[in-house]
Amino acid sequence: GRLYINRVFHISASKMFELLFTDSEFIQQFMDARRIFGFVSTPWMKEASGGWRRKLNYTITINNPLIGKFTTATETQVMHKESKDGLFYLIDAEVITHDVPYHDYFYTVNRFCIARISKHKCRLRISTDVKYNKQPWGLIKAAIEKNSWSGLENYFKQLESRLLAEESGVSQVPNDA
Ligand code: YK8
Repeated sequence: GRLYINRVFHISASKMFELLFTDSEFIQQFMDARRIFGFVSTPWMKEASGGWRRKLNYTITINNPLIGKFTTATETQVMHKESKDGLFYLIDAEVITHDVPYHDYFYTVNRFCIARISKHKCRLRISTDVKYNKQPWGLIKAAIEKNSWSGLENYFKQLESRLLAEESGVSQVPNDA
């Protein structure tokens, strides 16, 4: 796996959760900037195990002549039962892209950890794994990993820069960081 964000923000843990995991203005603007559209999500639903789960559907603009213009995606977010409102949130987000080459071979799991540091500070940690349903041929595996890591790196870099703008109270941020 890889670690993409690991830093302290001047944002409370509950506010960070609200920004990233509810239908917030912040996430809507971020999705707009990434040209991710047709966003539909279920509410967070409590599970028998004590955790929470929600499902998202959206379309991602790729615009790569070798891969395609768009892909639909399904994201399942699971908030583990160890999460404590305002203190600690542990969320695994499994993302399946349905319309890219070799889509039946792989998916991505993003792990978000939000931990309270003080009343107005939290640590956000985001790490990612590419997982396989079946083993692809070596060259295909290399192509999947190269494209996934670079796509995720770009995505989380922009997310980090928008969170930094949010923490400093800047409301207008450039579309590309
Ligand atoms: C979520 C992982 C892989 C996929 C893509 C696949 C190319 C396959 C190439 C062939 C296009 C928002 C990514 C980056 C699309 C974007 C996905 C995002 C960033 C040759 C094998 C979408 C987080 C997320 C998870 C996985 C990312 C895809 O919130 O390269």
